[in-house]
Amino acid sequence: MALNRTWDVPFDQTSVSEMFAPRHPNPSPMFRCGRTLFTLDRPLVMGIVNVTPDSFSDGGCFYSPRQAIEHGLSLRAAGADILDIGGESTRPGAAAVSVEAELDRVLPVLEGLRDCGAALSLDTMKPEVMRAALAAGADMINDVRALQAPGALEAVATSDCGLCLMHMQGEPRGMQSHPHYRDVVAEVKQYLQARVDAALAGGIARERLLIDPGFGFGKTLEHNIALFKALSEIARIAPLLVGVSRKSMLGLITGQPVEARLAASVAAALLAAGRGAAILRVHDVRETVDALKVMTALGDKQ
Ligand code: 9MG
Repeated sequence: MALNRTWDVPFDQTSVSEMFAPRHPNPSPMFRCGRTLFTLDRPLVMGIVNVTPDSFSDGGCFYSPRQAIEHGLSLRAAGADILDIGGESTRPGAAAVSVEAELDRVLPVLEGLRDCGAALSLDTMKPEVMRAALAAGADMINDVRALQAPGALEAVATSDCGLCLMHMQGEPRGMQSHPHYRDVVAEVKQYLQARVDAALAGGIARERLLIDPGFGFGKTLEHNIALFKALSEIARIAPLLVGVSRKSMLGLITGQPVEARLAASVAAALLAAGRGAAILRVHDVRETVDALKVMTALGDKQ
């Protein structure tokens, strides 16, 4: 069996370094992310810092900027490489927030975590928020609309921030009502390739770009499973960010409520890493980092 497609061989016949080897056209990819230039030779862990009253799995727990900063510091201590700070929930049915309200939530958190040692990502869809966050020192923009909002490409083009371009069908408010695809893997790949091309045409360097199939964003369980199985194929377009932590797809598979999805989340993170994910977006940083360490230490080769 050819080893240049390592994700297609059984887990125990594949070395960890082969499993973590990138499968996109750039043989030694780097990820430029503001102050940090990451070498993508191991999966990075992105810890989730919600500053919202209504995020789907830890809604309200870290709502005040002070609590969010403390939570971010604890995720950094647990091994997070990147912290993803969000001031507007993207869960299905979530209420929209104004630019002002979003900035009031996230700017103090960006400031409070600025020197914590992790790269700081801002999860936002709004160009005005992107500009203000970059001026306040954000290293990365995580945009579930893949820079499609008018002015979004321009807002990020002249900085050196990292960018995550995610696929979503529909809008957060109604995206889960009737997701429909002819061929979900082909359509998501086509969309992500088109967004990468648009970013490159807009003057953004390739090494700043990540892509993300957007698990749970306008997808049924069947769509999510098809995409998860195709991760190694999707990872050929650009370095891949995967976010499945505590999501309902894991609840549907295991029957567990959101507060009991730790094992499922860690299992899915390891599988995603094995299929070429460069960055894992997770709530449970310590457990994910430990699981990745075990995978590395007990693999065939170092
Ligand atoms: C903000 N957000 C929630 N889920 C996400 C996911 O799966 N990927 C990315 N990039 N962002 C997400």
